Amino acid sequence: MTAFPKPVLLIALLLPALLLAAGSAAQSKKGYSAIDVPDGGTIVGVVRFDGPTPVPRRLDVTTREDVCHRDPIHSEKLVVSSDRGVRWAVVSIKKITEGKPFPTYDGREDERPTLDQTGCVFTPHVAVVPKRQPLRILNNDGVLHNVHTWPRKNRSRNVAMPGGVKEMTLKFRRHERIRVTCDVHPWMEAWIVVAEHPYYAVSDADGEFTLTGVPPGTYTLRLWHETLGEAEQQITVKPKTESRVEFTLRQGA
Ligand SMILES: [Cu+2]
Repeated sequence: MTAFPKPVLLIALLLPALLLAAGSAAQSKKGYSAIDVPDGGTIVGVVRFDGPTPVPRRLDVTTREDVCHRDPIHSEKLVVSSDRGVRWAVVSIKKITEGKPFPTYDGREDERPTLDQTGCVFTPHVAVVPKRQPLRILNNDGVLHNVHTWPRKNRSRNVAMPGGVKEMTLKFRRHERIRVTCDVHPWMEAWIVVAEHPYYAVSDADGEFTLTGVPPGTYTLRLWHETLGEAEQQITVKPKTESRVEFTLRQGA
């Protein structure tokens, strides 16, 4: 009978596991590393809508009891200013591997990324949170809400927040966009963007956004808007200089 010497057999059996370990080490190297960015530049941009300014749809608020939706609630799926600025667009640098660290919130807990439930609306409509860091979820309404997430890569969560529960936190391990709903109030909807690096911005009511501390270089900026879709644009960032960019989006493009 021929047999492999025992050490060889052991290595042969272990080989797939060793290769797997090496593979995942290589993969984690592809992630994001924080470095000093002493000569970082700034990207200042605006997102504009090409078309007649849409009127936000008034949402159908169907529950009867609520103290929290006395005022009309309007959809935030497409919010355009009088100057055609598009709100709630998420702009990020694609595939950046190193740059400034994520902000720390030690001692500034109130400034942490937050998703509030107030007036039976999730606020903000789009919240960005670094992966593996806490997202504060608040309930300022004093009525029952539940935070129901619809992830593809993270664990799905469905957490009740009775009126007496004012605050909780959620963490997300993987980078993705996650839709959030409330099963009590079907019109409530928001997005959590789990960021793998700190170069994410959400456009404001004027459609404007800013990314600071960007290492000089040429990048692809990636834009996502829940109604208007995705867009990309190249940009070159120079040391300690402001670079301007404009996105123009149209419906059904
Ligand atoms: Cu609710």
